[in-house]
Amino acid sequence: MERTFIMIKPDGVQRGLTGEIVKRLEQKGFNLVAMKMMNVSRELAEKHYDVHSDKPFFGNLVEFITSAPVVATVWEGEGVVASARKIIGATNPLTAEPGTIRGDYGISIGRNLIHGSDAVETAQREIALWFEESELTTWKPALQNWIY
Ligand code: RTP
Ligand code: MG
Repeated sequence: MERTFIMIKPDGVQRGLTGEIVKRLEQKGFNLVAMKMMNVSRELAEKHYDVHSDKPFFGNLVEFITSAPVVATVWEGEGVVASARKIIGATNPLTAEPGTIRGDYGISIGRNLIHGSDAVETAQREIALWFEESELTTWKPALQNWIY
């Protein structure tokens, strides 16, 4: 089953949006399979965002992600990578559609609350970067699943 990596950034944690964000993904019907609150090392932040290492905002981005705790999560479900990106909304919260997380709660591109993997291959790389295999659970609802 497809999986994606979702990280609630320091601004999402500090604005008290962790529950709201988890709620939106749960109510869509995706399964939470791993979750941990953690401080991010510079090494991990630089690896996570290495595709942006030559961009002018890279330094500030790494500073920000390492500045305070984040909530790292893994979600599972059919089409979860692309669907979670839709639920999250466009990178710039000012142009993100209302109804998306960034569209509803953000203003600044540098404080856009949440990260979601942008492709299935990226998700696999990011999950392996942020989680040990033993931290990833596998489960199915015990009751009949009404969504799939
Ligand atoms: P993310 O990786 O965090 O999920 O965000 P994204 O895919 O929507 O956007 P991406 O292009 O991967 O950019 C990564 C993060 O860098 C910050 N950013 N700042 N012009 C800027 O100042 C700028 N552009 C991007 C954002 O915080 C973005 O989430
Ligand atoms: Mg990205």
